[in-house]
Amino acid sequence: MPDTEVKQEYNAEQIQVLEGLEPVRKRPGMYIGSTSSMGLHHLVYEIVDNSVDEALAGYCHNIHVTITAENGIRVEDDGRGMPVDIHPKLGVPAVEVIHTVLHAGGKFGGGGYKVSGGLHGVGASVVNALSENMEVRVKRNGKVYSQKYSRGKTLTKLEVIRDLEAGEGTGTCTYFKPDPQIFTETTVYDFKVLEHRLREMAFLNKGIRITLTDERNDEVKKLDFHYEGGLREFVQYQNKSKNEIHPDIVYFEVNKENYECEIAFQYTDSYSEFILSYANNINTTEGGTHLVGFKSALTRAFNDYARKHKYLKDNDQPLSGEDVREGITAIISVKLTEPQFEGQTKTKLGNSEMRGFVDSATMEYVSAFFNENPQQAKAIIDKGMRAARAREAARKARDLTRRKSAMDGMTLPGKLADCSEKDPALSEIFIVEGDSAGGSAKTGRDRKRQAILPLRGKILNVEKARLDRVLSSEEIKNMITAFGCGIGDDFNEAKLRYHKIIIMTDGDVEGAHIATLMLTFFYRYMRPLIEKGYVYLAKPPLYRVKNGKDTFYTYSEEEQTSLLKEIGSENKKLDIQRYKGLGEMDANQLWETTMDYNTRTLTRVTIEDYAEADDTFSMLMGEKVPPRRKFIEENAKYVQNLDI
Ligand code: 28F
Repeated sequence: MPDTEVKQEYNAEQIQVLEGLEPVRKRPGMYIGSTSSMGLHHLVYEIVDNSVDEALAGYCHNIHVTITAENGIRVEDDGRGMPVDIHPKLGVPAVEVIHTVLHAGGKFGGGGYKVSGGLHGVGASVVNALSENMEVRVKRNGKVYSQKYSRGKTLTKLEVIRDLEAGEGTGTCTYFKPDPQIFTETTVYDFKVLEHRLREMAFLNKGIRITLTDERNDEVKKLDFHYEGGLREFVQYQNKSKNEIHPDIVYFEVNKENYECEIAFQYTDSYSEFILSYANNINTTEGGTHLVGFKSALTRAFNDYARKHKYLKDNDQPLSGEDVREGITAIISVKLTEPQFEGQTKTKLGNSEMRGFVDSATMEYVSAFFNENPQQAKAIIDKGMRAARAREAARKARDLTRRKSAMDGMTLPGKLADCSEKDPALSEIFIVEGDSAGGSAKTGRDRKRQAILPLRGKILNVEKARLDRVLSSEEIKNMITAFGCGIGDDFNEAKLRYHKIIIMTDGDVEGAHIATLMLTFFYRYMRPLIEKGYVYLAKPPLYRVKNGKDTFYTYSEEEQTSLLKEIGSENKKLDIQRYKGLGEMDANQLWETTMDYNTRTLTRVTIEDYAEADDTFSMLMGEKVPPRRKFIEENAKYVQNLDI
C-alpha cells in the first residue's frame, strides 16, 4: 500500500453518520423494547423526555402533547429551542445531527444535562428512523426553523419558515407519524396509556405542566397535569381510594452535586405495601440500591423509635421489614448523572453509592418526623406492631401446614386432581368455580398435563384481610399448597408446580367476581406469578348454536351476531343455547371449548401500569365505598345484559 495514503481516522460520531439509522430499522426492538403497542408509546416518551431534560435544565415549563387526527403525535415545549448552528465536524445544523445520528445530543458524551431520562436515552434519531414522516420546528434566534425527515432520512434542508412574532417565545415542536411498516400490530395511540405516563412524569418533575390533547374525535379531549407538590401529590393521588391512618404525608428531598433524592410516603389501613421507585424518571420495577437504602433505613428508624418510646420491650423481637411496610404507600425518586441500570429488563438501579445516600436521608428525616409528630408516629408504630403479631400468628399457621405436610409428605389438598406430568413448564392447573364444573373438568381434561382444583363459592377478599386471616381460609390454603411456591416474602418461583395457572369461572357477573377475588389474592400475595406471566383467564363459550348436524360455539355477543348472519338464521330452525355457567357443559364440551390446547382461548394477565393496578384493586375491593360507587356509576353503561 503506497505510504502516501493517509489513514482516515473515523470517530464514533462519523461512523454513526456513515451507518445512518438503518440498524434501528433492522432491529427496532433493541432501541425501543418492542414494535408492539408498548414500543409505539415509547416513541412519545423519547420525545417528551427531551423536553423534560430541557425543563430539568430550568428552561422549559410547559410541554404539550397532542394525538392528531391521523394518530400522529405532536410534542411542543417552551424551552430554548434545539441549537441550529452548524456542527463543526459534520457540517450540518445541530438539530439535524440530533435527528439523524444515533445517540446524538447533550445526553451522551457530557453536555449540559445533569440527569437524562428516556428509554436509556436513545433520543430523537430513533423516533425519526421509525416514523414514516417527522417534522421538527425550532423557535430560536427570533426565527422559526423547520426540517423534515422520513424513516431516518433527511427530506428537507433546515429552513427558516418565518420570523417569531412579538412575544412569541422560544421552544421546540416535534411532529411524527409512526411507520406502519415497523409497527405492524397497531399504530393507534391509547389515550389512557399516555395519560398514565404523562401524569407520572408531572408527579416526578414537580412544577412542570404537561398537557395531553386527543384530536381524533369531534369533541377534543384534553388533560392538564401540573403538580407543585411533586411526590407528595403522587402519594395523595395513589391513596385516593384508601383510608390513611395519619394525616400528614411524610416528604423529604435531598439535593447533592450529582445526586438528588425525593421521597414521599403515607400509611393506610391496607394490609399490603405499595412502593414505586424511580431513577432518572425511569420506573425501576426491579428495584435496586435506592430502594434497598430506603427499606433498611425505614426499618431501623421504626425500631429505634419503637424501642426508645417503649412500644417494643427490650426482649421483644424487632419489627421486620415486612411488618414496617404493611399499609405503606411510598414513592422514591432519585436522579443521578451516571445511572447504571441492571437486571433482566434493565430496570434495577446498580449504583452502590445510592444505597448509603438514600439510607442516611431516610434515617434522618423519618426519625425527625416521628419525634416531631408523636401521635402520627404512634398510629404508624401500632400498625407495624399489629402486623408483627399477625405475622407471628400466620407463621404458626404456616408452620402448622408445613409441619402437617412434613409429617405425611407433601399433602396436596384433597380436592386437587393433580396431573401426572412432573415438569412444571408442561403442567397447568385450572382453578374451577363450583363442584359440578370441577367434576366435568376432571373428566374432560388431559390427565397428563392438566390439574384441576375446584373452588367452592367466593374466596376471601384479601384486600380487607391480614395475612393470618388469609391463611385461615381453606380455599386460599389449598391454592398455596397446590402451587407450591409460597406467598409474600416466602415466594419462590423455582418451586412453582405449574407454569400455567388458569382461572376458569362462569361467564356471568358471579364468575367475574370470583375471578376478581382470585386476582386480588395473586396481586397482593403472589404478585410475581402475574409479573412473570403465569396467570391466565380461561374463556368459556357464551353460546352453542346447532344447525342440523353442525355445532358452533361463540365467545362473545359480536361473534354470535356475525355467526347467525353467516348461516342465515331466519330460514332455519336453529337450536341456540346461551350458557349461564360452566356447569351446563358436559365434560367433552368443556374440554373442546375451553381446555383443549388447540381450540381454547386463554387471556394472559399482565400488569401494564403498577400505580393503576394498585389503585384499581383498592378502589374495587377496598373498604372505601365512594370511589367504588363512582367507578360503577361511570362504567355501568358499558355492562351488557347484566343478569340481575
Ligand atoms: C418536542 C421535543 O427536544 N426539546 C429540546 C433542547 C434545548 C437544547 C438542546 C434540546 C446541547 C448540545 C445536545 C438549547 N440551547 N423537545 C425537545 N430542547 N437540546 S432538545 O441542546 C442539545 C444538546 O447538543 C439547548 C442551549 N443548550 C441546549
